[in-house]
Amino acid sequence: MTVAYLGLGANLGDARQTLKDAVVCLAQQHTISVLAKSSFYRTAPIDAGGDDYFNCVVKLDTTSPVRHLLALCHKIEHHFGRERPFRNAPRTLDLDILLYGEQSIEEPDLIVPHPRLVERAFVLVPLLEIEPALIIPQRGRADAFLASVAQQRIEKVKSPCQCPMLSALADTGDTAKGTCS
Ligand code: PH2
Ligand code: MG
Ligand code: MG
Repeated sequence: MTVAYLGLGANLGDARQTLKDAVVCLAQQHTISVLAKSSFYRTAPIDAGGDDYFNCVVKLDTTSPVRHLLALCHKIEHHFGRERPFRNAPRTLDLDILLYGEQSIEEPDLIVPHPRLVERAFVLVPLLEIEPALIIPQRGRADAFLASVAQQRIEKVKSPCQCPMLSALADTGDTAKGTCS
């Protein structure tokens, strides 16, 4: 089993609902246990156009080798209608492998740790929410990079109801669009 962190982002369609459904979809995979999920954040597009994004980060335990995990991320993106008309185009769902255990990978289509992880508040802030003492391989303490992203607009999305019972129901996946296998 390997602990991995994925960044989720969306700014096309019902982006917030898509993020919720995508987390359920990840949890339904037999190769994945979702260990933690950050809050959702509304964020300004960085190096990209279009509407504000919704972003979050999930922590996984997975039996999938990193290449399988990447293929699964692409499959789930496709399931949620991802199209790639041009670089950083608005998207229904983006799933990025941020960290995969302690591994450092540098291949043309896969770089881990994610090369822009520490430059982006929309990744760093939710990541630190679920892992405040995180050490990034070859980079050191993740929180040391917070000051350098302080200018990027990011706002935690309040959950619609603070009532624990209703929030728990909302998290069961009842709202997910169909199953995701
Ligand atoms: N993803 C990008 C480019 N810019 N900006 C925000 N706020 N959120 C994203 O997820 C995002 C982005 C490329 O993947
Ligand atoms: Mg991305
Ligand atoms: Mg991506």
